[in-house]
Amino acid sequence: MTLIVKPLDNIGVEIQGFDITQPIDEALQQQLRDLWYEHGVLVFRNQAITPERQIEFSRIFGPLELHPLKATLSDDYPELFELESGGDKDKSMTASYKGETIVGRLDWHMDLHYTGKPNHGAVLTAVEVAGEGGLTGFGDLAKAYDVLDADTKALLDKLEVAYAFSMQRRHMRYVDLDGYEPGPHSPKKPSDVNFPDFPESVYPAAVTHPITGIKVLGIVEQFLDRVVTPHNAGLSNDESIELLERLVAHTRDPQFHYFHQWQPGDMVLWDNWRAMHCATGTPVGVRRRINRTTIQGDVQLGRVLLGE
Ligand SMILES: O=C(O)CCC(=O)C(=O)O
Ligand SMILES: [Fe+2]
Repeated sequence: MTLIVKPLDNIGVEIQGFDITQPIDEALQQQLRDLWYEHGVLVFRNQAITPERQIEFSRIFGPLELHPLKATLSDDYPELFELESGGDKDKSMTASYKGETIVGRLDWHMDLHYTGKPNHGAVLTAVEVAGEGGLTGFGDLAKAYDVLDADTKALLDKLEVAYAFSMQRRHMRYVDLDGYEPGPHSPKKPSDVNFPDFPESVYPAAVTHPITGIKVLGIVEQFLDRVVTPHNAGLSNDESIELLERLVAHTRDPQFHYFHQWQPGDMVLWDNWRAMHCATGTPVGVRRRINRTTIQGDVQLGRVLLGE
């Protein structure tokens, strides 16, 4: 196979000339890993995907991890996590945004960020494509760091930020709550959706990518709570809040974003240590199914804030 690499908007590349049904030798596997590290997001179109092929493909990038939300694991393929909307699972994922009722909208986040040990990446494949909405957004936090001015970079080197896991979007301090209303079945605590609880986690404000060594902005709006001990870096608490507001606004700049509009046969892989992602969600009743495999993260990027 000879791969053709086409840049996407702002982050990632589309890989053409790839066929998931064909054998992938060691040289091609290494090429795919290198492209993943270099570009952060890889998009493949028109693939004849089966659960077995997705699982085998995903293993090229590292051992697979089972998601903590066991209720949605597939019986036949424990490595596969089935994301579904448009069916009876919608209730807890439904909320109102500026008067519009939306299922499955997710703010910018990194998966398993709240554990201090985010998974290295994940592969999503289209099983059933939404007729309306249902885009997945990716944001390049390496580029977002890179374009910051030297003073901000120097300040970030001295700072750590805390993330506070919570089920209620209204408890998150830096997401856009304007016009947001939880739905009648929105979870109020982790056990409402059989989710474990997590203590706070702390990350450097500028994280060094464990493989490429590049700096990645450690600011992601979901669960972002505060700068830890801002006074140690000469900041008042008010200044630290303004800094986080400024940095979150920076990560929302479309110059860092690619929004994937799903088509049948699509497969998307991203580097969860570099790219944040989000989901736009779908209108009520719109069917959408995505199969997900998760590539384990064996690196502790943050630390758990317990008993300090
Ligand atoms: O539904 C999507 O498009 C993405 C969901 C998501 O955040 C994930 O799979 O980690
Ligand atoms: Fe996610």
